Amino acid sequence: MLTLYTFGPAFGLPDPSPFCVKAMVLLKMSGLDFECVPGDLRKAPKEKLPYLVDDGKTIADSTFIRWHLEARYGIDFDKDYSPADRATGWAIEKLCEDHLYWLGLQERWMDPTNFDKGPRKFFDAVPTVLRPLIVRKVRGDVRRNLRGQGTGRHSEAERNKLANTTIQAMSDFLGDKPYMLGQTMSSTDAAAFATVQSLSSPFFETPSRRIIETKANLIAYRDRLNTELFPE
Ligand SMILES: N[C@@H](CCC(=O)N[C@@H](CS)C(=O)NCC(=O)O)C(=O)O
Repeated sequence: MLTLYTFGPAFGLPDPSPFCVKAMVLLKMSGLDFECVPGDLRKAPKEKLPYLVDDGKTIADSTFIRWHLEARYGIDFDKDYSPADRATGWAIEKLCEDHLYWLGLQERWMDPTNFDKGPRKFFDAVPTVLRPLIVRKVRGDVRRNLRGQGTGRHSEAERNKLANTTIQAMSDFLGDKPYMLGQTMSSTDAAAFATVQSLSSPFFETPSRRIIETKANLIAYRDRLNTELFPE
């Protein structure tokens, strides 16, 4: 049995973190037995979730989890695709994780209404007297990370332009294919599905959600993969 450490379902999503959902999808695609258990960031090897424990070995980071599954179990998530397809898939995955993810983080953590109904709930278990301090500290860390990465330095209009262009590109690339790279699911779908699902969550009122809602193919893709991967 493999154990994946995640945040746990929240906001109507299998997990609030697209990286945790990506790892869950890869594990489902692998056909291996696994369980998801709540992780503690302080115990996580990179102080981030997800991480996987497989027979006493700990693997942190969704991409390293993928490579571990491929190496240890002889899986090739992209077996139906050419090197050029794989290169494109990798670029899309990183577009999701190193670009769209940050726009989504900004929308959830910096918008006061979204923050109050969403991330603020992560701190409900903190003792009442300490809670305001901890919330301010962690939110301040996220703000600093957003500035460090660059997304936090853009105006809202600039961020929306980036979101529009990127989501349009993903919609154009998907076209009328059932999966990102073609007729079968690949590792790219684990990241792309997790990102589209996360950004379009009806739980939050965000520009990204509104943009995705104008792309019928992305919505159909999200709903189809959700039914295939999370029938529960
Ligand atoms: N590159 C990592 C990213 C994981 C990540 O950023 N996880 C976030 C949640 S979406 C996290 O654990 N953040 C906690 C923190 O930064 O304190 C992966 O692919 O797993």
